[in-house]
Amino acid sequence: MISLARLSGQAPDGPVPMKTSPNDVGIAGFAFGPSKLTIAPGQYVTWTNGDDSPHQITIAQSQERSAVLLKGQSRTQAFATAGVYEYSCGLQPSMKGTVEVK
Ligand SMILES: [Cu+2]
Repeated sequence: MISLARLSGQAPDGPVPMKTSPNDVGIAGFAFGPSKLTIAPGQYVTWTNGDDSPHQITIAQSQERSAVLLKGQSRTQAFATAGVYEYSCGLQPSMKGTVEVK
């Protein structure tokens, strides 16, 4: 369970705009889109939650977790080092994605 008291900000009512750069990952329908992204070292990935349900980005290797993202909220993270980074949602671990840095 997540404590709602830890959530910050307000979720908008309407649809959330997504995918404005090649390194954007939308979260919609309990899925990451695209689920696999390839970027160059030093580039950023931005995840934006378009679901009414909160989600959280958890990088598998480092166990680094984003804040819990409400609808409309984003997380941006840089990937400095080449590699394959698996991630999942900290709230729904069946939601998975991959960032390949090369
Ligand atoms: Cu989730």
